[in-house]
Amino acid sequence: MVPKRNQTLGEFIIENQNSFQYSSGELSKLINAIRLAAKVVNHEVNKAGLVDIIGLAGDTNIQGENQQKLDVFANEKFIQTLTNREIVCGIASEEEDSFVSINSHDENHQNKYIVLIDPLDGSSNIDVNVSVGTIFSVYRRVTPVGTPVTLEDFLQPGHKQVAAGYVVYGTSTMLVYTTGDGVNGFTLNPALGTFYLSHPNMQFPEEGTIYSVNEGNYVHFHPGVKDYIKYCQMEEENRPYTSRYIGSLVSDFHRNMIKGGIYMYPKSSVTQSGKLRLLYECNPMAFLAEQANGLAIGGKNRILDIEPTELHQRVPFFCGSRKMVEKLQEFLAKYQ
Ligand code: AHM
Ligand code: MG
Repeated sequence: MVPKRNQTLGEFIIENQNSFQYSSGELSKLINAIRLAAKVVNHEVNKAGLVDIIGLAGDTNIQGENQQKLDVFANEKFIQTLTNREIVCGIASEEEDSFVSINSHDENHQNKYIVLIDPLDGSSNIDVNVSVGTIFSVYRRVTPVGTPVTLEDFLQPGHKQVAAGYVVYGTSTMLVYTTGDGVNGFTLNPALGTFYLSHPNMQFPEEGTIYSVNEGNYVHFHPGVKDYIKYCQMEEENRPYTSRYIGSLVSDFHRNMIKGGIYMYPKSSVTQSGKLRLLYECNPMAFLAEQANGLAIGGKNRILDIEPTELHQRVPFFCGSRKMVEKLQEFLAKYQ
């Protein structure tokens, strides 16, 4: 199906529903629910500067990080929207200790999808008016419908994803997603509350000139990553590259996909596994990257091939324009 610019997201979902094999409309309902929750969260994010919602809620999440009020709000909204509509049989969130089962034990509930979500990524940026995002990832459950969902349903390698996407709450709000047939981006018209197809068939340029990494941690990086960063800074051909790091994965990824670039969150001598979560952040972004002609690796391996062992697992993450990731791989290989 050729995407038509200016089509609404609602129209796009309906038109594309028939292109899925064995489509029952369940996935369409799911994307619709995410669209709705995204609008609610967007409304709240946009007025964050106006009302007393900014600040710490006082809780810490399972990773021991401070949760901010908008994280809590976004987490509740996405879980509520998917739960109330009984569209999925299970949800796991970066903000929750464990996964939630949604009537999955009930044999009348035939829902087969589970969702993993990072409700508000880049949360350290909320109270300084810098863009944040929501990341989601969808799988078919592996245990039989009508039985309770188990951890096994959530610990699937990324290449099993059925859909993935993100919402970026930036200068405009966009919902970008894939169901395995390319990546399309929809921009919210806030006056109408409608998402319009603004970026059909998004693709990473083969080669880019932007590198995004928290260089403050340079001293702790693997020598291969250090060498690659030096390579980016060398005066040769189209280098030195431009350094751009927002500290919101969604925003850094979004910019790099449009302009061409590489995002890196390596492991370091301090964080042995890196910082980003495989299931909530790396897998969905890797699926999007590959669908958009980019690459995503954790070192030697493709992110989408990693067999997860725990819900909140962290992995090193390198993602972006194909040729840039391949060049990084050459540097990493020198030390293996
Ligand atoms: P979060 O889920 O707690 O917001 O952390 C994830 C974020 C990413 O969006 C971002 O790229 C990275 O953490 C920034 O980390 P750092 O401040 O260490 O550079
Ligand atoms: Mg996050």
